[in-house]
Amino acid sequence: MAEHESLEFGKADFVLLDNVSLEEFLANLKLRFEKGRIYSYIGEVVVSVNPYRAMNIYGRDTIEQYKGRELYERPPHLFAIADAAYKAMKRRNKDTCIVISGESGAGKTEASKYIMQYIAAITNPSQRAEVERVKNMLLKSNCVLEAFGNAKTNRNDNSSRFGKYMDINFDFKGDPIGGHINNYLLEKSRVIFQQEGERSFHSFYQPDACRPVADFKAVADAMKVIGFTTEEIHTVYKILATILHLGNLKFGNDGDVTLIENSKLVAVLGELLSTKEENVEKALLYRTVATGRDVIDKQHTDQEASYGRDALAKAIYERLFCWIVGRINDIIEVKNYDARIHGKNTVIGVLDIYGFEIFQNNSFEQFCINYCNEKLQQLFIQLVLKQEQEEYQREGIPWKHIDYFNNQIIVDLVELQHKGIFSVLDEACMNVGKVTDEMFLQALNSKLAKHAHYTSRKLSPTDKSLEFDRDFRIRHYAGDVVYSVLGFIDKNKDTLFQDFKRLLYNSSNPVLKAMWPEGKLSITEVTKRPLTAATLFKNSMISLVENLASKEPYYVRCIKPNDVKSPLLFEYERCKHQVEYLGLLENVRVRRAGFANRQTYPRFLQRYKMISEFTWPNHDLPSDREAVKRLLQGCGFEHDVAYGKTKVFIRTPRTIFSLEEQRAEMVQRIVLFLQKVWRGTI
Ligand code: AD9
Ligand code: MG
Repeated sequence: MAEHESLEFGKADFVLLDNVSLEEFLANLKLRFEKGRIYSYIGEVVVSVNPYRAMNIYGRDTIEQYKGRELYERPPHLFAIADAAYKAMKRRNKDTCIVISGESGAGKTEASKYIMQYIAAITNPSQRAEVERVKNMLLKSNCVLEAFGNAKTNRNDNSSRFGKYMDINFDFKGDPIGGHINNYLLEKSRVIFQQEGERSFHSFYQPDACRPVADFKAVADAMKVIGFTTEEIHTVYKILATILHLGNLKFGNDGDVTLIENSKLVAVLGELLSTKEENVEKALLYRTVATGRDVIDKQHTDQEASYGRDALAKAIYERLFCWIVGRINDIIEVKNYDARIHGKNTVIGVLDIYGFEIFQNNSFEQFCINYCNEKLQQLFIQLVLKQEQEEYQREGIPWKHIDYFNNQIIVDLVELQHKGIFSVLDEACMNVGKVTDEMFLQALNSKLAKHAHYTSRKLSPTDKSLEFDRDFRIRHYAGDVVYSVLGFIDKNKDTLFQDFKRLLYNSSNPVLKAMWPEGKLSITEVTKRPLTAATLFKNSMISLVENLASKEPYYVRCIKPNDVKSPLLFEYERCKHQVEYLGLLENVRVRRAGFANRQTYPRFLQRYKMISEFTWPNHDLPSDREAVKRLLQGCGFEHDVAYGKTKVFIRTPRTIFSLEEQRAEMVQRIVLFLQKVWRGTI
């Protein structure tokens, strides 16, 4: 018996559960986890439970087992979904994407890396040098981006602090010829502040003090391989050092004069930034303002100077990160591809973002991260249900609607024009007068007082979870999160004094200078008010979702089994909560009410015609549809199928397994027969 049918390991596909209840779902998930079966299916969706231990299931031999196979032929695995996405791309010329979701620490980033490794391993059989180069770049880029964009948090030692969407481009042969990375809002505040128990980005730590992922030597080597020049890598070191030194810079005052207390550092900064010491000092202590036609230098208070210093540290790091992504993109982008000669260039996109998170203190960054997860949940709901519904309609098959929680209401709460939280925040930031975080909170309270998913201390004074006046709470699809409003206005405005931009633009280090093109503007040149952080993020999320929706999606839903990174613990309540909010049960119901498998009539015949005398080697029935009907009747599967206009729909995977087994048996018999003919024994 094939493993995916053996009861010892539970049901490989949740669609096969006897009863679709939360209890049965969890019992099956737990059993599989305990037996080391970390992957399962809901139809074509992979459910993955983080094993928190090294698994021997990603090697070359496993890759070979999945290569070119159909999903249901082998036990559930990420490789199967990667192969399905790859096949759809190659055989049907479709752009596909793999969307990996789940909360912080659930295993998304690891999954995305295994998927990329799989794709790299199964492509380029002819070992073309250019393709090998591209594959190597794509894989190496992960290591670099993780060093700069990941950090230890209280949820995950290697937590992604940015969102990443990577397109891999393929030529007509199905070999990777390039790629492109989109990165989303880096949590740059981590550079200057970390919650207790957390750390800054891996890149700031020396190899001996940290996990291997952040071994900077390895990172520098990877950068070299990707094609960063020595000068560029040195500049990266210098920028990291600059940020560390900025962190030690203190301001004080002497009467009316603001001073830098440890002024020796200024010389060091000047050297690192390849600019004059006095220019650094001036940018740290003064702001140039234009009043009418006059330009004056206005001295910062020590508070303003500290604010400026922190903003500078954050901005330099963010710029560095975006510059690294940009350089990688320059190197891996598809070059010299002419679709007229080579055919359509198709794409597989892999999305790995920061997962839903709840910390002791949640601020603007968590708000954005959790909004991003709401958007992806919404996409899942729409695509998984929409696609099913549309297909049944198109094929003329009756379909019963399944109820589910639609989180659109929370997405709207955040992003709706004029009414949503981002709009209220932007409005507060546009205000010319001084607007405080508390005033923003008041505006939220008055606009959203009746919203079922919003409340605050003011609106619910007796609620114990809202400890402080500055707190508000969102009922997210994945749970309640209390946010502190402190810092929202500032982080949204994201101001960096123009003086710093000019300082860096005027650096004699060309790499650094190139990162700050807008420093070119002189003070009197009118600059447009930049878009706020929230608006930029919202726009990038909307276009991300549009992009994903335009492709054929494949899903990986990751579950975190416990909060202590244990390979042994399946914390029932934690898992139950995730199964609930991910909508997995509804997913099973939709899948069961529907059909696990569907294939066009010709394709079905191509694969299974040898198992029926009516269709082997050819049929004489009036249509392929009739032939498939006859074949399935003959096998006794009539009750488990429906006949659409162009496709046959098979309700349970068991039928498919059985067809596969019969096929394998027939193939075997045919081979034996042919061997006998060949040897002349017949
Ligand atoms: V976050 O939203 O970026 O904070 P992720 O990306 O979902 O989160 P990640 O992939 O980083 O989680 O996994 C967290 C840790 O779990 C890893 O560092 C591994 O130690 C562990 N893990 C996850 N998946 C696997 C796996 N397939 N095999 C072994 C794993 N360990
Ligand atoms: Mg991650």
